[in-house]
Amino acid sequence: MLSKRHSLLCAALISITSIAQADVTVTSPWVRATVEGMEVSGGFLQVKSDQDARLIGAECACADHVELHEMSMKGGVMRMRQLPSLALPAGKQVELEPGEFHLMLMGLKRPLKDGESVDMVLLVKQGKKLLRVPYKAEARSPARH
Ligand SMILES: [Cu+2]
Repeated sequence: MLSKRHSLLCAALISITSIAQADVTVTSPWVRATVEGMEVSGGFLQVKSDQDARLIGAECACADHVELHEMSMKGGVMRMRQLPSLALPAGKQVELEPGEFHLMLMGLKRPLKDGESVDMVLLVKQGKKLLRVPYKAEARSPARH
């Protein structure tokens, strides 16, 4: 009885996970590699949602927290500001790249080594539903860009 309930629960969990992954697609994710002593890093990727949604942030075990940022030029000065969320119009590829929208990993707990694969989770809201989309970001050193 217990094992039957357990397998039903597993089937339910698997179907929820596959729906979530079909809804939101993450492409070419990477984070900036860091060296000892650096406390922040940037995260970049392309994201597409099947339905209208909002990107509300991300998580990484490597950082205290992850913020959503926008870079802009104001009076010749590069500014960075935190955004509460970013619109993901249905079917449209939205780019987070250096100099524009990006994820900011705050309070790094360890250096992100060049070439390493970093486990991240993207947080996307579709209506009242919160999707947690796991992905792996490659750490790349600025020298390689
Ligand atoms: Cu930033």
